[in-house]
Order: sequence, then C-alpha cells, then structure tokens
Amino acid sequence: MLITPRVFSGMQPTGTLHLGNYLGAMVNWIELQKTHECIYCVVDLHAITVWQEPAELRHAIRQVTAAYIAAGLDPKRSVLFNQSQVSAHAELGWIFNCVARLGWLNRMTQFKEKAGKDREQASVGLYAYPNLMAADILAYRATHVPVGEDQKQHLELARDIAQKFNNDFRASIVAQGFADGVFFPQPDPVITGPATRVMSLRDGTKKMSKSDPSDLSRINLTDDADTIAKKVQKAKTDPEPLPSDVEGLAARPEADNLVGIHAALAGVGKDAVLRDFGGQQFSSFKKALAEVAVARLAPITGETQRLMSDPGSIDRVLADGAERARAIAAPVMDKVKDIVGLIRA
Ligand code: AQP
Repeated sequence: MLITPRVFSGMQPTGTLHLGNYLGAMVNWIELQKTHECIYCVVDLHAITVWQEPAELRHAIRQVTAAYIAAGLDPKRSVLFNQSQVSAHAELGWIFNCVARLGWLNRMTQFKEKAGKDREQASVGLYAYPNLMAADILAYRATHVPVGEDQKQHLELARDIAQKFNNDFRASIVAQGFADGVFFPQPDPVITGPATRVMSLRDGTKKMSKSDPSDLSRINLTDDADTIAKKVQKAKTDPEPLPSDVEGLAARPEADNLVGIHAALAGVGKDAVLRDFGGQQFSSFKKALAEVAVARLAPITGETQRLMSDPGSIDRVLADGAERARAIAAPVMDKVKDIVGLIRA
C-alpha cells in the first residue's frame, strides 16, 4: 500500500458557489485533473455543522455538483461524489476526534469567526469540523489539497493529525507491514492560481463568502449578465483613479481586489490590467470588468442550469463517484482499524 500522489478537495453545499470558490479553488482543480488522480467532493456533512433546510440542502448538493461539471470537472476522469455517501469520512472523523487535541481546535480562527459571540450555541460538529476535514483527505491518503488561502490553518491541522497518528501508533503501523512507520502522508496544501483570496465586493478587507448576508458582496456562479453588471457597478471603491502600477494598489483593498479579479478572469497579471486602465476612473474599468466576468461565467451558469434540469443524471454521477471513492477508502479504513486495534469482519 504505497503512498502515491493523489489530490483531494471539496466544497460545502451551503449556498450558491461564488467567484471566490471558482478562482480560489476550482480553477486549480480543473488543471490538476489533467495530471493527477483527483477526488472532488461535495462536503455535505460539513454543511450540516450549521442548520440547513433539508429540501434546500438536497438542491444545493445537486447544484454544486452541476457547477463542478459545468466549470470543467470531468466525472469520468476525476472521482466526483457527495461526502455522506461514503461512510469512511465519518468513521475516520471519529478516530481523528480521538487523536486531535482540544488545544489544537481551540486555535482555529474559522470556528471563532463562525461561532461568533454565541459560542455556547454552536454545534459540536462546527467545532470538530477540522477533524472531519482531515478525515476527508486522509481516508484516501491524499497528498495534495488545492484550496483557497482561508483553508491554510485547517490544512496545517490535518498535517498535525497525520503526524500524531503516525507517532502514536508507530509500533502498530510497523507491525502492519509499514516498515518506515508512516501510514498517513502529510498532505500538502496547493494554494496557488489566479486569486487565492477573493475579497467581498462590499468590503475589500473581508473574504467573499457564501454566508455574507449581502448578496451584493459576491458574484454567484448562478448570476445572470445583468446581475453581474449591477453588482460590479455597485462594488465599493475609493475616490482616486486607478494607479498605473501594482505598488499603487497597496492600502487600497477595494481597488486591489477588483483589479485582481479582472486579472484572474482575463488570465493576465495585475500589471497588465493597470497598463490598460491606470489613471482612469473606476466607471470605465467596472464596465470592462463586468464584461470579462460575464464572458467567463455565463457558459458555466448556462451549463449548470441545463444539468439541473435533469436531477436524476446528477444523482447517477454522485452514486458512481461514491462507489469509486468507497473502493479507494475501504482498504485504507481496514488498515486504520487494524492499526488502532479494532476488530473487523
Ligand atoms: N473568497 C475566497 N477566495 C478564494 N478562495 C475561496 N474559497 C472560499 N472562499 C474563497 C475556497 O473555496 C473552497 C470551498 O470553500 P467552502 O465552500 O468549503 O467553504 P468556505 O471556505 O467556508 O467558503 P465560503 O464561501 O466562505 O462559505 P461559508 O460562507 O459557508 O463559510 C475552499 O478551498 C476555500 O478555500
């Protein structure tokens, strides 16, 4: 059972995917499937760490799946499924609940942000979320995890869990035939690509997010051309014209964000965008930004809608992916149980 290069990543069906999800993660996913064995998941068990209306959750799972495919993920080439169909995630998540330390989870900034002031009312699942994320990755002994910058801390925790499991059970791992005492790889974050942290259109210091109450803060992958144009036009800016070089974007978070989005969507650097728009007011730049966003996103939106008109075929893609995922995770889980000392059939 060799550790071979394998990619794993996922997104939560907690709402509609947005430009941050697309540029921060999905663009990399699509590239990686050309060169690597890839497993891409709709992480529905993560979604229920906060309340989800059951009918909306079911719809969102299908819609995220459709958006994956519409954006260019090939379910024949990559393994594409929803997390709850593969029980290895929850099983390994529990084992990792027993490996990870409370002190580690207490440091997770995303829990603090999401739980807010009402921490006592947050679900236990929200707190243990990073352990389940480690299980998502390590149930496949994945080595590479393409994510946006906001997931860096969770990835570091996954690495710590892998290392602690290997250390705690070293003798048993060796006894199970792993001479070097290493069962889990330490997964590497892949935080690269055109825009690893896309910010809110309403506040250049806050990440673009599905859960932001203002829909004007994000461009959704389901927005039509008029909506995109309206959101870009209403995006917060400052009173100065655009600078002529990248250094001029320092301390101008909104300008930096919009130029970064334009550059990422057009597949060029920020310097190239500023060569075209430096010295100009935001009005003409915003018009061009809306055009480039519509050109890039409209085909994805259209294809997502087309796929959503046949939910049965989406469910078949997920069932097929889940079967392939189970085939990879099952021998890993058997070994984990042997290593930990659990008796299995
Ligand atoms: N603004 C962003 N910029 C770059 N990458 C981003 N990602 C999310 N927001 C940005 C990346 O998208 C992937 C999937 O994220 P997720 O759906 O699992 O949850 P999230 O990170 O919590 O995304 P949201 O939109 O902020 O959702 P809510 O509001 O529900 O918390 C990840 O790789 C993430 O890095």
